[in-house]
Amino acid sequence: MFVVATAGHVDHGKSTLVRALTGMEPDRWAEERRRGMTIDLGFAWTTLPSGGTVAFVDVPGHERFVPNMLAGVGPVPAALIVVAADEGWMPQSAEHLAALDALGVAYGLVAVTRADLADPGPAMARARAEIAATSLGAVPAVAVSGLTGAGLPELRAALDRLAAGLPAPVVDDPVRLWVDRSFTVRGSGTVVTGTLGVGRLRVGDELELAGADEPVRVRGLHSLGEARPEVTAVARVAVNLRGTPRDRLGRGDALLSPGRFHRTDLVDVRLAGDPAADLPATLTLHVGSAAVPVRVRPLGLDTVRLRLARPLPLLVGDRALLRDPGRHHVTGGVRVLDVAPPPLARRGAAVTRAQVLAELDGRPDLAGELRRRRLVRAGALIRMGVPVDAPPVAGDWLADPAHWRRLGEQLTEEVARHAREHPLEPGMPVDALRQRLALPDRVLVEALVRPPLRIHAGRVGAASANALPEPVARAVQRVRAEYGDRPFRAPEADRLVDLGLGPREIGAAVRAGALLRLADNVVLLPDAPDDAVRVLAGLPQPFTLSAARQALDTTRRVAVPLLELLDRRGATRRLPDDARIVVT
Ligand SMILES: Nc1nc2c(ncn2[C@@H]2O[C@H](COP(=O)(O)OP(=O)(O)O)[C@@H](O)[C@H]2O)c(=O)[nH]1
Ligand SMILES: [Mg+2]
Repeated sequence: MFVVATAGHVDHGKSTLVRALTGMEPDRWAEERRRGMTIDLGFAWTTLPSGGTVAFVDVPGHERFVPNMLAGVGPVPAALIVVAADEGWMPQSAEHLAALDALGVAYGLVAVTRADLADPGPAMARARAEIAATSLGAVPAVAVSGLTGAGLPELRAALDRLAAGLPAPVVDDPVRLWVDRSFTVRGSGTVVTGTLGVGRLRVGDELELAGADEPVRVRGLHSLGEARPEVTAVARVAVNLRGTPRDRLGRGDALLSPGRFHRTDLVDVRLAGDPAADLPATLTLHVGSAAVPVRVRPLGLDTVRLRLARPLPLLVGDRALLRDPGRHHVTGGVRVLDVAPPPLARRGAAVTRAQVLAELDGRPDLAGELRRRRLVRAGALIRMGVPVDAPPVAGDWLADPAHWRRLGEQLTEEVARHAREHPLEPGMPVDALRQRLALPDRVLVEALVRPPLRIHAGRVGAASANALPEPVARAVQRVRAEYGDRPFRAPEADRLVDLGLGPREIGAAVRAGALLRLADNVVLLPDAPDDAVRVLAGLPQPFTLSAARQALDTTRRVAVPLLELLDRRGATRRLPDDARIVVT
């Protein structure tokens, strides 16, 4: 299927032509038929000579209903521009063409209608000249009469050629279905319709609603009036949503592939139209079927920041248009450059930003995004419309290579400084490093640690960090010298102080495996437990605490925690009568 939107001034015969081509009535409302004027979008379809199907989105031509017109053409990639032979080029011919140009519509053709009333030549020449200066370029033109049917076969053939020249539909990209109608069907619930430009929908799919956080589920799909299990782009589609109340969504909403779109109310864009400085402070942004008031802040000559009255699911590279509803004037197209721009808080930030934007063209560019954002999650980039084809540095984080190198150097410096300032600590805690480097995630710290640094017990230090600081090493030496021949005597508290072994020094020595801590201020040399087991094994089994104390030539202060340690290690076992045996 291919989808074409009509365009052109009111009463030039758009709806008549759609009716003549399809046999369907595009004016759906009683009021439209009574007044003989299209107010809202109409939908009709037919089979072409090639066997392919064309679906029309018929738009209103009256200047009051331009917003409806824009909702219809927004998501549609091709246009049928209608000009009446007897009236020629008129204001909404121009405004509709300006809108198509602003949106970058590149495929279309001209039908000069009411050719039974006047010579179609002048209208055709004027229309083709006007159109040639836009994104549509040179387009074919056909003279027709909706009244007599003259020219309709030629128009059908021209539509077939137009369809054949369209780019192949993209069916594997995420779905962003802009809703152009929503209504309730008795027994089925809420139904929304739209033009599926890209992607594929299936019954049972879970989707996101642009305006809400809960997921919605596709209960049924229709296209061209028939139920389908699956609809692929490009197509007109009606989506029946399970359990979504009708008042929850309407024109301008969008159904989205989950997790694939960033909803933003702040975008930086490039203008193709009036210069930034000439724009009013408030305008309406039209994109897809949405129309949202925006506040305009000029940044560069042709770049502005837009603050949207409500967030929209926009991607880098999206085309949209700005319109001044008061002046009935399309001020021009915009191309989205950044959907997650930085705040402009500091003095001079706007000037710097304008320089950055001057370099952007709306084509997603991973390397550039990384350079500007330095560290960003892959998912965030994908939701901005930036394809990710580089490996993450950690988790799903991507980093600008130069920034990542600098972070690595900074980490090394921080760890060295920490070691100088806290020589007794076995390295710098990972979380302290995370804060020092202002990193958003621990996994980034972990990924930055390279030999000779390593992570041990939540700290980053040199792999040799377990080597003892000099003064502690000396103190341990003295303990060895003094207690080597009576290994189960622990230095008294005041002796430890004399040796310079406070709680922190003892902690460092224990972590380094140079001392064994039995209890507060009770330390032994590390081989004491093994020696103790050998001595105790020589006793008659079982043995009492007192027998053990005597055999080990020590005090209760040491013997009690030492035996408990041996129990825990499974080297001794405590019996119900408190005697012990050595476990062999
Ligand atoms: N004589 C003649 N009248 C036409 C032709 N096409 C449309 N009309 C008439 O022009 C008026 C406006 O047509 P309509 O299709 O509603 O115009 P739209 O506003 O562009 O949709 C209606 O009265 C039509 O009957 C045509 O080819 N020849
Ligand atoms: Mg009409």
